[in-house]
Parts: sequence; C-alpha cells; structure tokens
Amino acid sequence: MAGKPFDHKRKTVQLDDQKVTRGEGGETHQIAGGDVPQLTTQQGIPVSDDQNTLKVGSRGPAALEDFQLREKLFHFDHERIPERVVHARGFGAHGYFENYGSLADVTRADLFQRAGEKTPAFVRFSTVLGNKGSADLARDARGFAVKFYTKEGNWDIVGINIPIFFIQDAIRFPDLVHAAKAEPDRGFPQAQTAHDNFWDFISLTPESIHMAMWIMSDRAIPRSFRFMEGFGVHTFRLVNARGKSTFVKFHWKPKLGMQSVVWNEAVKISGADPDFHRRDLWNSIKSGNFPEWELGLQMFDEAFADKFAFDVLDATKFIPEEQVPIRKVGRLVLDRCVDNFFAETEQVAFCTANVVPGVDFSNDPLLQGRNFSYLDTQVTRLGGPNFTYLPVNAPKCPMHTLQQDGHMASANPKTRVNYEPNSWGGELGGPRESPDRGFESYPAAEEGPKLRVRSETFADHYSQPRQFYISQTKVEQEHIAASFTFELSKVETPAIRSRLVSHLLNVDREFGETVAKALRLQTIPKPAEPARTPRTDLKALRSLSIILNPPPSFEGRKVGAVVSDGVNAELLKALKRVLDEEGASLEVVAPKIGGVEASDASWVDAHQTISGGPSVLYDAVALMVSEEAAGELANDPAARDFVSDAFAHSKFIAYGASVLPLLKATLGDRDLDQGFIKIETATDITKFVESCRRLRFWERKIESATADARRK
Ligand code: HDE
Repeated sequence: MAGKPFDHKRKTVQLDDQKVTRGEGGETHQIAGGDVPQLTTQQGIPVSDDQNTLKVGSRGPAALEDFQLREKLFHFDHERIPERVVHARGFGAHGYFENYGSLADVTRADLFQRAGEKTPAFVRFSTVLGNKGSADLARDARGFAVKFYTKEGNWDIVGINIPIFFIQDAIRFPDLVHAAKAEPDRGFPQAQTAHDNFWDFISLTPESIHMAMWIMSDRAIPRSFRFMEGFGVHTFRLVNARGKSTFVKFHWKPKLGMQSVVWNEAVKISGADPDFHRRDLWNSIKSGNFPEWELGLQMFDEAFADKFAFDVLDATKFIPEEQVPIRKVGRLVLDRCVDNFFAETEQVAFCTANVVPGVDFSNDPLLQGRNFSYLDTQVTRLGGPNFTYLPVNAPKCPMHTLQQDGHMASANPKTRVNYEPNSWGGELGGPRESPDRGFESYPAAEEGPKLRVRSETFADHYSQPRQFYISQTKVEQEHIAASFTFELSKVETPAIRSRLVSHLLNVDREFGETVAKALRLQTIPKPAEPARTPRTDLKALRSLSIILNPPPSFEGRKVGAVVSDGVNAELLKALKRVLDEEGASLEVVAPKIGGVEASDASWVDAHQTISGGPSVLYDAVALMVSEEAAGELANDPAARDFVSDAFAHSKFIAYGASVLPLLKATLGDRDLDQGFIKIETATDITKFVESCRRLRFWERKIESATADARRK
C-alpha cells in the first residue's frame, strides 16, 4: 500500500517582528533554509516537525516508534547530574595567568620559569552550603578554585576567600557539612548556618571558632567575586630544580580592592537579584572590564615554621602577611565567559592533588584528606573515570596514558600496546617514564608511631580569633557581633546560644558580653575552658580589615540613577562621562522600563524600573527626578524604599533640589549629612564620584547608632 504524504495546511503568519509558519492546530513552526541549519536527532536524522508527536490521526494515541520523541524526552530526563555535595552553586570563567618574572630560585614549576608567559586558566567561584539554585548573597565562605593548564599538566589551587578553615582534620569534614547544611528531617534551612545543628556543632568544636569569626564578618558577604581575596589555605611546598623545598601559602589579591555588602543589603539582594554575583562577573567580562587578581606567594622555611606561634600544618591558623610578606608573582585575568554553563562550570572537576612538578604538599591533615576526596567525588558526580577528557578538564599539553575504557571512553590510545614494559619500541611501544621532567615527590623524611591523635600544637583555639577581632574597625566589629546575634537568634535551643557565647568570651570578653546582651541571655556563661590559655599579646593587623584597606578608586562599581521625564540631560551625561572615566558604570532607573524624555527632548532608555532595581543593587545612587515626579514618588513605597535603604546602608546619595519632596517623605526633617551630595553642575558630579571612592559614608552608621543609643 503506497502511503500518500499528508497534505499539511500550513500558512505563513507574522508575529510582530517574526515571520513564522502556522500549523493546523495553530502551533508555530520555524523552517530551516538559507543560513538557518536543519534540526536533526542525535543520530543526525533530519527532523521535519518538532512541534508534534507521531500519532494515529491528529487526536489518536502516540506511536511507540516515534524515535524522535523518545530521544528528546530520554535526553531531557537525564539532563541533571548530581550537584556537588558542597560548593554546588558556582560560576566559572576562562582567563590566563601571566607570570611576572622567573621563580626558578624557588620552584621548577614550568609556568613560573619565564617572565611574561601566559598560562590558560579556568576559575570557578562558589558558595559552600547552598544548593545549585540558592541565592548568591548567602552568608558563607566563597570557593575560589583555579585550574592552570600548564605545559606540564594541570595544576589546581582549590581555595576560598578566607585564609583558614573550620576544622583541622579531614575526618571531621562530613560532620561539619552535615551540621551546616539543611537539617536532615526537614530539609531546611537552605544556604544558611543560622540554625541549631550548625551552632551546636561549632559550640562543641572549639577549633572552628576562628573560622566562625571570619564567616560572621563582612568577608562572608562580598560585594562580588571581583572584590574578594582568595587563599589556598593550606601550607604547600615549592620545590626547585635542585630539590630544595620552600613552604608556601597561596594568596589572590583583587586588583579592585576588597568590598562587602552589609547584611541588610545581602538579605534584600537575595530577593531582588539572586544571581547578583554571577551577573556581575558575566557583565564585567562581557563589557571588557576583565576581573584581575595578583597571585602572591607567602614563602617560609622550616626555621620559620619551628618558631611561628602556631603549627603551619593547622588549617585553622593563618600566617600574618605583616610577619611573612607576600611576594606578588603574576596576575590572573578572567577575559572569557563560558560558552555553556553546564559543559564548563558544572562539569569542571578540581582536585587539590592536581599539582605539577615543582609544587608539592605539606602534611596538613586536612589537605591530605582533600587529596583523596576530590578525585573520589567526581566518579559520582561525572559518572566515571573519563571526566578528564571533557574539554574543560583536559590538559592543554600532550597527554599519553595507558588508561583505557570505562564509561564514555572517547579517546582510547590508538596503538596495539596498552601496557608497559613492552618490547615494541619507538612509536608503537607507547609512552615511557621521564625521570628528568617527571613529577617527583619531595623526599621528606617521615617517621613515627602510627597514631590516631591530634597534635598538641593544634590546641590553641582563641588567640588568632582574638587577633582577627581586634584588627577590625569599630564598624566591622559591630557587624561581627550583629551577625552572631542574628544567627544565634535563629537557634531555638537556649543552651546552644549560651554555649557558643562561652567561646566568644574567650575571644574578647567585651565582645562576648555584647552578644550575650543582644541575645538577652539571662546569665552570662562562664568562658569555655580553653585547651590552651589564649594569648593576648598578638597585635592588631591592618591587613585583616576590609575598611582599612580601601579600594584604589570607584572602578568596577555601579551607580543607580533614578530619573523621570524632564531629567537634566546635561547632568545625566556628565554623570555617565565621569563614571566612565573612573571605570565605573551607570544604570538608569525609571518609573517605567520604556525610559523617559530628558530636558532636551532626547530619549533616555531605562535599565530598571524602581521596583525592579532597588538601591541595594548599587554602590551609590543619584536621585535626578523632577519636582513633579518627586511628589508622585513620595507616595510610591518602592521609591521610598530605594531612598531609605540607600540611606540606611550608608551609601553616598547625589540629589537635585527638585528631589526634596521624596527625601522628606522618606527621611523626615533630618539634616542631610555629608554623604548627601547636591548636584547642580558637572563639578558637583565629579565631587560625587570622588566621594564614592570611599564606598560608604560610615560616619552615618556611627551617628545613627549613637542616636539610637541616646534614644534608649
Ligand atoms: Fe572542598 N570539596 N573539601 N574544601 N572544596 C569539594 O569536590 C572536601 C575544603 C573547595 O568549584 C568537593 O568537586 C573535603 C577546604 C572548593 O568545583 C568535595 C575537605 C577548602 C570546592 C570536597 C574539604 C575547600 C570544593 C565537592 C576536608 C578551602 C569547589 C565537589 C578534608 C581551601 C570546587 C568537588 C569547584 C569542593 C571535599 C575542605 C574548597 C566533596 C573532604 C579546606 C573551592 O570533594
């Protein structure tokens, strides 16, 4: 029986700007032809209709032979892979590392031999606790994982934005992560440590108090990935061609300086733009403002390690850069976004054990456990041992192994020989060892009884937390106390709150008491009994404060300008120009997304509406609406929130006289402080942007805190 081809009654229709074909049921078809390639199945079979299942009649049952439908649903059903058990939410980008000069004196690592040499790199930033779909601004440490594709293989520094960690021994990691992530019965809270299990664990694990101080500080709510430091955390080794070893800690210093948001901002950003950090990275790279960090090496020898107050193998301690200076050896530039999030950011596999000749490990027991764990996790996550063939993971230098087969083997060696030694010789015989260039472990002499014991040299739990605390400015200290108060206020069990405070009293008596009072503990607990008496002689360190290390300029930051019809075109242009010169950017926030008509009848496109672009998304704001609009906006809750949040978050606020009705409706009759800059001329705009370099008008916070205190 010859089947007659079905006579489709399709017609061409126009959907605004799009010319499409409409099928019998009103569905939209887009047809290949010209530059538009033909859709195929994964087997390469051309597809005639991607809108309809193969059925018996137009309203009949689906046919099992519809291989096209089955392939499409089969593939879709398997799109997800297990997310990372920690660091699930991440964002990656490509770039390069440029070496300043030869480091042959300390390491034979190939990438450090020649000045100016560029090594391709891939970086993935992440939060630790939240699931893949959680918000960027969670209070958390940030992963800062770097893969260098060197000429002698891949080297990963799998670091974070804090120089220390919660625990000293890898065997503690599953407990830490279990306690920190969602509680197992209820499956929440998501992406936060503000719950009983976490603080119960911390309060019984005094080695974690130091890291707790850091994550309760502004370090844990960075303004963006571009404004945070990175650290390899552990002590590693560099080994030179003569086999000499030098201990090293790796540091990343952001070119744009450090910057954080305040907690109330973080909470609101999480709602307004849960992708705040990834969007910032994406936009800055796409606009050609390539994020940059300098790699710093903090190098020391055994003699220093022996005399340092803490054990250099203890990952809960840092070495002050005031004590061992950081040698800047090169820069990391991120200049290319991923082509595909899944293929690159999701499938990238880092491993602390990926080191190249010239880099080696120390005996840090946390690092030793990590060296095992990262390889192991990839089998579950990426489905087998061949993840190293995925382009983002594959080395960019020649790779010859005798490994073969396994799931998804896509590049088995082509020769007959898959073993060695063999007698085939030459090319046929396959790859051979390389005693000269091959990786050789540093022959550290190790001996001792086999023991399951923690070294006594790890027992000091409070001296560095105290040093961290006293190194902060008053504003930063207040933030730390406020975050402990916030988190412990979410803890339902009073005994846990009190137990945690008993540790804080060892860090700093007054600080512990501040938190105790803020929690309204009925009795202040006795300080926890320390394993070792805390030192009080460690000096405050400037390098530990974000505020004491301000950025060189307002570069990389963003101003949100609220405009209305009649906005002063000259001033708006001047603001754009001065921000451009500074390397900062401007977003126009208007009552409607279509934009506004400026004073000179030119049209100004809007980036955001006022309700979609709250002031928490900006580093500073400019209020440039007409008097009439200011009167209307005074009745708009979103506009009032815009102003009151910018004020409460100590932001610099540029304003024109016409805006006063809005300011008055929001802030009442208070005098405008020096964080408010009146803009009437282009010179005022320059003054505003110069002020913005300070990022925040912190005096306002202190003033309002004092005013609050007076009120009580
Ligand atoms: Fe990780 N960690 N970790 N970690 N870690 C993972 O590896 C682990 C630790 C860090 O963007 C996992 O591929 C153990 C310290 C980053 O893909 C896993 C221990 C530091 C990333 C794992 C630690 C880190 C991970 C999950 C204690 C800071 C994300 C998925 C011994 C220096 C990398 C994966 C990326 C990821 C295990 C402790 C940083 C499960 C066992 C300390 C930045 O293997």
